[in-house]
This record gives sequence, structure tokens and C-alpha cells, in this order.
Amino acid sequence: MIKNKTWDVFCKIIDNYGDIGVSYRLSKNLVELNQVVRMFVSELHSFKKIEPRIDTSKCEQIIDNIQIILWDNSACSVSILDSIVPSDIIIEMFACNLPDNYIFHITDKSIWINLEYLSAEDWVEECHEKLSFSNGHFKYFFFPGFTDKTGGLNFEQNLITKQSQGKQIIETKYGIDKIVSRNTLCCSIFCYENKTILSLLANVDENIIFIVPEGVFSAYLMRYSELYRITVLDGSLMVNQFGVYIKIIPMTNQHDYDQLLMSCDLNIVRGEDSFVRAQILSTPFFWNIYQQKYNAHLKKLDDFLEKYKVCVDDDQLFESLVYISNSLNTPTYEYDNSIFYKVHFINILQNLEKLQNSATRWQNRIMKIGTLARNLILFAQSREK
Ligand code: TRH
Repeated sequence: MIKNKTWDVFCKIIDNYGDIGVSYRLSKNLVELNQVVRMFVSELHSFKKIEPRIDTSKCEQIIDNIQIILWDNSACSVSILDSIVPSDIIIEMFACNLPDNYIFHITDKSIWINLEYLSAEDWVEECHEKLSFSNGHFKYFFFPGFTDKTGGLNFEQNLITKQSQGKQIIETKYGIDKIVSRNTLCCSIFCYENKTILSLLANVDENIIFIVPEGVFSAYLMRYSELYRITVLDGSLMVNQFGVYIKIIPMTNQHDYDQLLMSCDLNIVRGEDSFVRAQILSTPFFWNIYQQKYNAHLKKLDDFLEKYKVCVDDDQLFESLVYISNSLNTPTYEYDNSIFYKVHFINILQNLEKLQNSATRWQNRIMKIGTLARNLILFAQSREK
């Protein structure tokens, strides 16, 4: 049985939207399971991008039963943390280092958990739920993951009620309904600055439209459009040399982004949370992984694909998946018309139905591990004194 507990979730925003995206998603999923949640967030402007209801002028606010507290050097933030009583469970997101004035109040009544980044690497199972002791406090390490020896993935219990609004609604919403036909494929692109993807957009001549939420990649696309013979028709609509359209759309809240993912035939996702959403919403996707020093990310990509392989029953299709995944995560890779496009990308587009089946098989598999929020709650209960 799940007991009602209080939770403090600390999130330091390093860059982009993943730190806050994962933290907010987890907080919502905990509230869905009747937990009482406070979030401590290092800045609110990035948060507002994925949750427009955020008031960036407020030090404290409540949205959908989550208390959101600014965690910075401002007087109001410091005074809250100076006098706070920590919750039953403390979540330190991605080893973000809790503030000293808060640590001062932690007693052994609270369970302190460091929630780590997602990885498909095998060592994760060894480190999951391990205890460490430092500066007079015990802290558990909790790892999300893809096997039942990990904490599972960050998704909501009521996922089953999520339905796609359908492609046409999305096309109308983003004003592209007049330029697509019934058979036009739709591919969303949420990625980092990426030359391979840019050259793919410039050279594709299929019946497809690309939808790009604004951000680092749309700015990159604008910057290099001329060089890649992509014409800007108006501020947000572009067309490549073969008449393939690219539509830049505003960033939306997480719910609407889910709708975009579910409505597209193919998605390019990145980081951690959009990567998980593409899987949990059962969509065909490519992953533009967050780049790390010494190419550490390539091993993570390999390990993920190795796990995903069990759901792809066509060897040639898997080969294309691997080829494209590797090329779009190798910064020096330039689009190669003969191999990349003619063979692999077309193979993907022609086999979207098969890939959709693989995505559904994979979704079933990862959902069996249970939600990250539920696994965290059960873990915390098992460690209660
Ligand atoms: O933004 P990301 O690249 O985030 C990160 C960070 O860089 C982080 O430091 C790094 O460690 C991590 O990746 C691996 O990608 P991610 O994780 O997909 O987060 C994006 C969030 O933004 C996700 O919650 C979905 C959300 N989003 C919206 O809510 N609306 C939108 O329109 C879009 C495009 C995304």
C-alpha cells in the first residue's frame, strides 16, 4: 500500500530543459500518487518555457498542488530555507548539492535520495539503491533505467488515458494543414545543434514535413539556411530545394509536446525527458543524445540500442536504426546522399509501421517495471525507520 508522505525535490538548472523537465514530471507523478510535494528550483525562466503558468516574479507559488519555491541567493529564498523543516523524503536531482542552510535542518527522520541521470549501461544496476555516508548524513543513490533492477522510467500512472488528438488537429494548430496532403509524413525534431540533421533536412525529397520546436536547433537552422539551400518563406516556415517544408513552432507545455510526439509519424528527441516520452508514448524515434566528454555518450547510445534491439524483429531495419542513430550523434558526420539517405533513411520511412510495432513492444516492456515515482515511493517506504 502506498502511504501519503511529504517530499522535497531539489532541482538545479544547468542548461536546457532536461533538469527541470525531469524534476517537474517526477513531482507531478508523485502528486498523482497522493504525495505532498515541494519543488526547489534554481531559476524560473527555463521552467516557464515548459510550464507557462509559472510566475517568474514569485518566490513561492502553487501549481496543480505542487508548491514551487525559488532556490537562489535572493533574500526570500534564503529566508525560506533558513527556517524550513525538511520533508519525509528529500530528492536531490542529479547530484545538485543541497544548500547548506537546508542541510543544517536535515535529521534522520528524512530519507535523502540522490536521483541520478538515466542510462542503459549495465553498471547502473550495481549502483541502484546503494547507500553512501558523507558529512554526517546517509544518502541513497537511485537510478532510473530500463530493467527491473533499476527504478524504471519517469512516467505517469494514468498514461493509459493519454490519447493522441490526431495529426490533423496538430496540422491545423500549427497552420500547416494547407501545405500537407493526407499522405504527408510528419517528423518532429527536438535536437541540439546538429549538422547531420541539418543536412538531412536540406536533402530530403520525400513527402514529409518537419516540425521544429524553437530553440537551439531552430536558431542553427536559421543561421545556416542559405548555405544549405533552405529558403525562409516567413519567420517560421522554410522549404528545402526539393519543396520539403520545415515548420518552426513555439515551445509548448509538456502536455502539448506529448501531443506533438503522439501525432507525428517519427520523432527526433534528445536529452533525457523527451527521449523517455517518445518511448513511453510508443512512437518511432531517433535519439540525439546529450554530448559528453571523451564521447562517453556514444557508449550510452550503444547500450540503449542493444537493449532496444529485442523489439525490432527486422535485422535490416535495425541496421538502419543504428546507422542513423550513430551518424546523427557523430558531430563530424556530413550527410551522405548515397548511403545515409538513399538506403537507411528511406528504409526507415518505408518501414514506419514495423517501427511502430517495435515501439509498442518496447513500451509494454518498459512499463512493466513500473513508474519511477511509484518505485521511489515503495523504496522510501522500505527504508522507513
Ligand atoms: O533540454 P534537454 O536537452 O535537457 C537535458 C539537459 O541538457 C541536461 O543538462 C542534460 O543532462 C539532459 O538533457 C540529459 O532535453 P530533455 O531532457 O528532453 O528535456 C526537455 C524538456 O522540455 C522535456 O521535459 C520536454 C520539454 N518540452 C516541452 O515541455 N515543450 C516543448 O515544446 C519541448 C520541445 C520540450
